[in-house]
Parts: sequence; structure tokens; C-alpha cells
Amino acid sequence: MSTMAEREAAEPGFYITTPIYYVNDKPHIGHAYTTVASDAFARFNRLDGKRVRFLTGTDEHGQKVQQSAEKAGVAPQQFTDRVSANFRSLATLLLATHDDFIRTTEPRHKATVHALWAEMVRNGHIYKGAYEGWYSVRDEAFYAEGELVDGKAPTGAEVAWVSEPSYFFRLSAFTQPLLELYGQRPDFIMPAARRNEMLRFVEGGLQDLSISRTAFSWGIPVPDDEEHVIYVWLDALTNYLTACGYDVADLDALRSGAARGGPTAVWPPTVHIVGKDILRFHTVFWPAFLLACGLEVPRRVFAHGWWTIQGAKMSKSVGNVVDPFELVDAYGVDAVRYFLLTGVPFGADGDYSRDALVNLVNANLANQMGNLLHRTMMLVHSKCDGCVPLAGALTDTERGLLDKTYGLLAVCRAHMDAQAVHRMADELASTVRLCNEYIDAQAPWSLGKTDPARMRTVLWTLLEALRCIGILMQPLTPQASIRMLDQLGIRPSPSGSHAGSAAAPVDDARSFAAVSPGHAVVAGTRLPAPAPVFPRIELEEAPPSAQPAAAPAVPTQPSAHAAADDQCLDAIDDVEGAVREQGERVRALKAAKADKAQIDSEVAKLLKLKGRLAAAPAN
Ligand code: ME8
Repeated sequence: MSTMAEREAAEPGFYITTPIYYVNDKPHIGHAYTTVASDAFARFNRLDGKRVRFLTGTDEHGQKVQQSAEKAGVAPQQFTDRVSANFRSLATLLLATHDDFIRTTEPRHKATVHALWAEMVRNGHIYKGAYEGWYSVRDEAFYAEGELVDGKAPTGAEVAWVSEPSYFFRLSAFTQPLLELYGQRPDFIMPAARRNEMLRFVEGGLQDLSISRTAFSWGIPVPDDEEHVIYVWLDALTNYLTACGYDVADLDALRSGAARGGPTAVWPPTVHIVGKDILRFHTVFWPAFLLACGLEVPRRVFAHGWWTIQGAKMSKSVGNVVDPFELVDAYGVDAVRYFLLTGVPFGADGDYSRDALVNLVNANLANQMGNLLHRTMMLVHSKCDGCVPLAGALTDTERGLLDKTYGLLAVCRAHMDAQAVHRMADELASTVRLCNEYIDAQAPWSLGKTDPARMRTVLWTLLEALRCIGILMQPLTPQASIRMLDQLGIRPSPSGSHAGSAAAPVDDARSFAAVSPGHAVVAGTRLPAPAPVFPRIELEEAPPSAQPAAAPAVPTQPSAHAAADDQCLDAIDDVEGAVREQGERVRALKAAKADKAQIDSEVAKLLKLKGRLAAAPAN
């Protein structure tokens, strides 16, 4: 077994960040989305043995925040303290395993911003002039005349004419270096469509960037010129450096790579996860600032898509903002995480609806995963005294199922390396479906009487597949996965921690290294009594949020599942045979004391089939 120090030397660090959120307003599901996705990547890599550093936090300076504080009638610091605490609570509620929560009003951050500024001045990249042009406070962004659409920012935000003295960053000098960067590193910006957008933007040529404001005071002052506050995006982007503990004294070490062996040892970031709205700041300004200081640029910036409500942007004035606190309260954290992570392909836009959430969670978690676990556990308790049974010889069927299950880790890793978390979830869901087909085909409830040895082999195989699936589900549904692994008797080693720790629990029975035959479930292990792990969501009358109740579902698996079920029923020619089969399925589920919701759903299908039989014309 390797020591921690050996592992640190051998393993590259994995440094992942969310944007730091503006504290002008309370969090909504868009913020929850980025945090949950980043957490899934952080958890995955931690469980996969990497030294992970996961950073989130709040962006607290700038005109927008100052105006919000004025509107609330409180001092900016008091205001930011209050709103930042909401974002911190949200991260905790979502079970985010961040190692650090940075606030840009902290002294450590001011030191790093000043260090970066001084370095840019030293390298001749900053000069003083005057800015005349359009500025959007909502976007905290400057816009060229040609970018405006109907007198507004391309984002739809209001703009105002600004004319003030300003420091400038020589962004124009970085047009070529940035194009070279994009050319040499095709996966620096992902997804590819976003990369092309940025490429076109930079190919158009870059203007120097105004990096200070004088119209308000809520910001980090420019060193030696306190009339100016530093542009909030230069301030904000620097948070990724601040959190590594670097300040002015460390820049040289960071540049030469000498800091690599130090305790932080994380620069450059592996991936910045951002929404597509802030891609330009992260893939044009940020790498240019870093190049200007001779620092390494991040390895990747991944822009995910945008959640809308019935196709519209969430906005308080429309009253369609989905509150993540209410959502978690209504459905539980695992359901919310699972929906956000798998409801739409990561990178694409999605339309939020409560029905889509409920359908997806009920189809994939309650009906498939929960039911498989519950049926297996019930049988182990009723037929094997609650102990892992001893497997006999495995047939090709068992070997095929288990090979696929052990192979999941490599497949999921490839998906997660490309931030395709939805694909990882699909892989797990399709393996669960295979397991359900296997249990239906093998019918271990009947084997108990006819061939108990074979029944034990089938149940052992299911427990083993569930063990691997439970381990791999942890990044998606951490709380339910703990309950699932507890049920399966998979104990974490006392030193293995999965939350908020850079330490990689590689020797843990719940880490990904355990997704292998060498860690298989052991016959004779006593298992706890079965208990529901993935509860079914029953729709209440009122939606939990001020959102339209009848929003169309995103094109997700649940509706596809429901439709597929209906289609199957409609396409049956031999209705009588189907009624018989369905009756047997219901009896088997009852015998296995399966989940009530699952029995009800199968009974509903039976009734539907009987209805069709009754309605069929007599020959
Ligand atoms: O831009 N759909 O902060 P911000 C998906 N402070 N994601 C959404 C979303 C939606 N409808 N709405 C918000 C800022 N997000 C800056 C960042 S980083 C150095 C500074 C998510 O509070 C998404 O990640 O406006 C988006 O990029 C981010 O919240 C914007 O948060």
C-alpha cells in the first residue's frame, strides 16, 4: 500500500472550480447546477485516487453589488456577508465537497490581486488612459458599439455610456498568443461549439481592456491610485490563484514550477466549470492576464448550458425563479442532484420542469435502481437468512453481466474526463436495467424451490453488481449511495473520507479501486435489514416553487420511458399471453415483497392490459 506522500508525488493534482457567484441576489437552480456538477467531478476524481482541490465561493465587489446593497439599505460589507452566507449554505445543502469557499472581500484575496496587478505593470501590460464607451452593470462588462443589439447588450442587459479615466490592460497584444493557444490545445475550451464561438471572437481582433473604474468605490483599490477600483472581473478571476495560497512572493516560484512540490501544488487548474454566459471572461481575459504574468493557463474551461423555465430566462420580476432550497426540501438532495446532472446533456441548454424532475427520478432511481436493490435485499433476507450467499459456478450470463459492471469504471472515467456526466449516468442506468432484466429472467424467487444453489449464485451476482453500481453512484447521489452501500455491507475504511478532503481514499472499500473482482462481496457477510434507499416521489398538488406547473418536460429519459412503456403495451398482439405474463410479474413482485410503488405500477399495467383484453373484439 502506498503512503500518502508517494501517492501525492505520483498522482497529478486535480484542481476544479465553480464560478464565484455574485452576491447581488439569492441563489437559484442555475447556481446550484454549476456547484453540483463541479462537485460530481470532484467526487469522481477523489474516489478515483486523485488529489483533488475543489473551490467555490462568492464574487462580492463591483457596481452591481454596491447598487444591490444600497437598495437593501445596508452597508456593502454587511450585505455581502449576508448573501454570501446563503451561497455557502446552498453548497452545504447540496453536499458539495469543496475544500475552500473563497470570498473576494477577504484580505488574502486583495494581496493576490495586488500581486497580479504589480506583475502586469512590471511587464508593461498596463497603461493609464480614459475610457469612453458602453458598460452594462448587470453583466459587469464593457461592450463595443457594434456589439449592441437594439441599444442593449447582446445579453439583453441595459447599457450606459461611461466616460472616465481608466487603467487599461494591453489585451490587443494577446490576440495572436490566444489564437495559438486555441490552436495548440483544441480541448482548452469545451464543448467544441463554444470553442468556435470564442475563436471567431478573437479572430476579429481584440481591443485593450479597461481594468479600473472611478464611478463607485466598492472594490479593491488600484495600488497607489485609490481613486480607481480594479475592474471586478480582473478581481474575480484572480480568486482561482488566491485560493492556492499564492501571493506576490510566490509568483516566481509558480512561474518556474518550483511551487509544484509545495502543499498547494495545484496550479494550473484542471478545469474551470462555468456557465456559457461567462465564457469570454474565462477563455479570453483570464488566459491573457495569466500569460501577461508568465503563468500557466488553465488546462480547460468547460461551459455548460443554460436552464430556462418554459423557454424563458429565470427572473424575479417574472416570478419564475426556482429556489434550490425549496427543491431540496421537497424532493431531497439526491433527487435534485440526479435531475440536474442527468436531466440534460452537460453542455446543452435545458428547460426546467417539476414533472421532468419527478419522472426522471422515479424512472431511473425509484423504479429501476431502488427496486433492483430492494428486490435483491428482500430475497437475500427471506431465502438466505440475511447473509451474502455462496455463489456456485458462474454461467456466461453472470460473467457477461459482471464483466460489464467491472468495465463501468473505465467507461465512466472516459466520460467524466470529457465532463460528460450525463453519459456516465446513462451507463449506470443501462447496467441497472440489465440487472433488472437478469433478475426477471432468472426469477430467483422461483429458483428457491427448484434449484437453491442456482438461486444463491444469482443473488450473489446481483449483490456484487449492486456493490459496484453503488460505489460508482456516489458522485451523483452521495447520500443514497451511502445508504445503498450500508445495505450491501460495504464498510468504508476508518481513514477513508469522501467529503471535502484532498486525500484520496484509494484503499477504501468504497473507492473506485474497489470496482474489481478482488473486492467482491463475501459469502456469509450479514447484511442489515432492507430499507428503501431511492424513494418514489409522489406528486403533490402544488409545485414547490413559483414556477408554472405544466411546463413541458425536457427531452429526458423519463418521458421516453413512460412513452416506451405505453408503446410496448399498445404493440402487444397476444394480449391474453401478455396478461398472463404481467400477472406472473405482479405475483413475483409481491412474493419478493418489492417496493409498493413498483407493485402498484405493475398492477396498473396489468389492469390496462386486462382492459384491452376486455375491449378486444371476440373472434
Ligand atoms: O457571473 N442556468 O456570477 P453569477 C445555468 N460573479 N447556470 C446558471 C444559470 C442558469 N439559468 N444562472 C446562473 C458571475 N448560472 C460572476 C462569476 S467567476 C470568476 C465570476 C450559473 O452569480 C452559471 O455557472 O452571475 C453562470 O456562469 C454563473 O451561475 C453566473 O453566476
